[in-house]
Amino acid sequence: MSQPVVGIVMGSSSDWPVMCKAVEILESFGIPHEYKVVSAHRTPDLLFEYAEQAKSRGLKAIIAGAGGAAHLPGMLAAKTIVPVLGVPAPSKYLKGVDSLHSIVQMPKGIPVATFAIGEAGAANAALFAIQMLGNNDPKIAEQLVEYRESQRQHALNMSLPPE
Ligand code: RP5
Repeated sequence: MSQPVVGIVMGSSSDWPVMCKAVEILESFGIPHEYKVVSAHRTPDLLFEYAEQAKSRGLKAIIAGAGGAAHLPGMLAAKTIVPVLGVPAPSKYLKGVDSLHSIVQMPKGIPVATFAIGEAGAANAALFAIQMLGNNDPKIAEQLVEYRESQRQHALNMSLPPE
C-alpha cells in the first residue's frame, strides 16, 4: 500500500474489535492507512514520537480509540496539528461513558473530534476522515456519494416486519 494518509491508533489490542470497523471502512474506500497500538500511559514516549512525526509522515488525520481514562486522543492532539478523531472504546465497568467523557471534554484550544462509543463511532470516524480527504479529491468525493446512495437503497429495500 502507498504512504498512509490516515493513522489509526488504539490503547490496547483489546480495542481492535471496535477499531477494526474504522480499518474496514478505510479499506473499502481504498484509502492508504496504518494501524498500531499506542498507549498513552504504557507507551507515552511512543505516543509523543507518533504525534510529532505524524505531519511530516503525511498523515492527514489520526483516528485514536481508547477506553477508560481515555487520554490517548487528547495527548496526541496536544502534540500535533494533524486533526485527531477520538473514538471512545467500551469499558468493562462504565461501558465507555467514562471514555466518552474523557475524550469529548477537551479544554478550549486543543480540539478532538469525538465520535460515538464503540463500533459506530469507529466507522463514522473513518467516514469523517474520508470526507475530509474528499474535500480535495474528486474521486473520493464520488465514492462518498456512491456510499450514501447504497445506504439509501438499503433502507428503501427494508421490509417490515424484518425477516
Ligand atoms: C485502555 O485501557 C485501552 O484503550 C483499553 O480500552 C483499556 C483496557 O486495556 P487492556 O487492559 O485491555 O489492555 O488503555
